[in-house]
Amino acid sequence: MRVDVVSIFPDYLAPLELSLIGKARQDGLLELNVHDLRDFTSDRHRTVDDTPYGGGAGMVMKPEPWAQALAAVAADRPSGAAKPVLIVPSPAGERFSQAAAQELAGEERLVFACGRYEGIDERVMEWAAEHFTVRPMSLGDYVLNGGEVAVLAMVEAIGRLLPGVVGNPESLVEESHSDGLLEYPVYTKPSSWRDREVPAVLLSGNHGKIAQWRRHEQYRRTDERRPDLLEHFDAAKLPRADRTAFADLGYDIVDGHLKRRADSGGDSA
Ligand code: 6GU
Repeated sequence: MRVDVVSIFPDYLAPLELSLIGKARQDGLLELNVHDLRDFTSDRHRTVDDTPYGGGAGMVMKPEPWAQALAAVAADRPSGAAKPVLIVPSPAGERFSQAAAQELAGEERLVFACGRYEGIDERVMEWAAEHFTVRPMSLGDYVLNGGEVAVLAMVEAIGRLLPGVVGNPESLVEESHSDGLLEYPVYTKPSSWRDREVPAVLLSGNHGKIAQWRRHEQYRRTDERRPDLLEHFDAAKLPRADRTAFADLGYDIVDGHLKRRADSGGDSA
């Protein structure tokens, strides 16, 4: 996969040289190019922003440097190749998720346009649609000062799904959100630590029991921390023990979907 990032703070992307993603780049699994937006300005002050039409606080990023930068990045597309996806990090974007990361990991080329200030002149998004599939994306419902930190998160989430990046692909299967649930708790040696014991089932050697315990811990934890995820959980084909586990957590199964019983408090212990 090839990734291009355009930013007025290219140094912000330096952590992508480290760890798993840095290794993936060295191994040629991921080509990552960072571009300075100011290199695509044509005035002496390398201006990238201006005041907003209609008034209001803050500054807006000018369209022309963005068009120059994005045209340069899009220029070397082989004939016949698909349009790259242009991801525009923004709290006003579509929510980024594990499913989005999976989908984007299948793309040949991604381009990230890091806005700063109050954002980029909207006409850039319309113009860019000729060269890119434009996708404004948000990490969540909070505001960052710019897209750079969001790009670090998104490139890591996407990059680790590329073939060969994570050494043991099985670790991608049993992790939070891969199956719509939160991950089960994990333990390592020593089995007794500061008077706290590792759950006995994990020392039992009974792999069926361990798998069931872990699944039930996923249910319990998801119910406690992210009950919203259980609204989408497919409970149609659960084994009896799992149905019992959900009943104990206060859920009925109606038409294959979990439904919290009216008499069971959402925040009960
Ligand atoms: Cl993707 N960008 C910015 N600037 N702020 C955010 C965000 C993205 N996601 C949440 N807040």
